[in-house]
Amino acid sequence: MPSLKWRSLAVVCAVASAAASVLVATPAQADGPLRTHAAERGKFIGAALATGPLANETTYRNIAATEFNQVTAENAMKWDATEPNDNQYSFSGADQIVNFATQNNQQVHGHTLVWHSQTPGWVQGLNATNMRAAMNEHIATVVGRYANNATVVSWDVVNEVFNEDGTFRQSFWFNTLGQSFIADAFRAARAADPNARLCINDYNVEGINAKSTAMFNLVQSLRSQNVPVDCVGFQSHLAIQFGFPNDIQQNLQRFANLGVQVRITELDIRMQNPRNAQKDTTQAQYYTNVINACNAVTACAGVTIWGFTDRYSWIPDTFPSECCGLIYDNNYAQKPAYTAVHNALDGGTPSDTTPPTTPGTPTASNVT
Ligand code: 9MR
Repeated sequence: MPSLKWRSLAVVCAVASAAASVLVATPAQADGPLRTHAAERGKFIGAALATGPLANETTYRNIAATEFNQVTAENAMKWDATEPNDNQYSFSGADQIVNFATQNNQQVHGHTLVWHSQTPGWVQGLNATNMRAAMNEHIATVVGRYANNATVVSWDVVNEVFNEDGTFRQSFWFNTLGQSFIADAFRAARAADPNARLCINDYNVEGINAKSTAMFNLVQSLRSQNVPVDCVGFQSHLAIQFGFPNDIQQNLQRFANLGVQVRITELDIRMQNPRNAQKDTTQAQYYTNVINACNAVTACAGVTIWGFTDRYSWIPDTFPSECCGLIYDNNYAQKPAYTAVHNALDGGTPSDTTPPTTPGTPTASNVT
């Protein structure tokens, strides 16, 4: 029996798709927003949102509201934003995102509870007993705040616990608490919200490789111990110069076969400067491929893009010679990638898996 939250979402989707099917023959529908087409498939199409432009830019707000039926806080729900000092919580940014989503009939994916990055120094310096207590208390408070809020339906409970070779990252969490922090975090999240979908999330796990296989083995092991992991997030920070992970659908399906939901959580597809039409075409094809893979896997709940406009993106900050990973340009014009996402959601069938045209090796982006 689906939980209350999942039931209420299903109702939203059913209403949206009923409304959509009434309009299906009209030209307006063919050009409808991304969210309409995603909802028709029972999937979400989402974007990570930043609080600054959400507060200050009408165009940003309008596109975010119109095109997407799911949002993730790009930074506002992270530990440094929500609990900068021990037991001093600040939810202004998180609430801003959640309220916006509620107003626009969008679901929120909470990001992220336990991560080695953007976690204040006071946490990192704790001894094992106190660190475990701080982690449990943080999860209880942050998840608990939204437990009865139907907008917030899922969480990234732990984020980026693996190295590229599939060994555990030597984070302060791992070094202080050992591997058990992962199971403990999931149990704390389940206790705080029995109805939320609980995810483990990572990058460079889109194809079948050492890292994704380590993730697969961990999820299988945790579930065999009744640890409440019910979703795996594939960040999908791709780059056209590294090639497309052609086995993404196969990889999503092997996780789905474990009984978990899968989702694309942070999609962007960057390129080396300068942007040009040929690179845009390749990027658009990669977007098509990702959407098609999710369409083809029943357990894939949807795709979240990590932003939507190149005006606001982490990419140039982290990779100064790269850019332009998103589906709108700096001036909010739709790029070929927008059309690709639109057409992959709108056209074809759920089993339509157009192979990529760009040759390449599995992605090897050095995302930090
Ligand atoms: O997009 C986020 C950027 O604004 C922050 O400065 C950065 C800090 O680490 O985090 C970015 O988002 C990351 C996400 O939370 C986890 N996966 C990788 C994302 C890109 O770095």
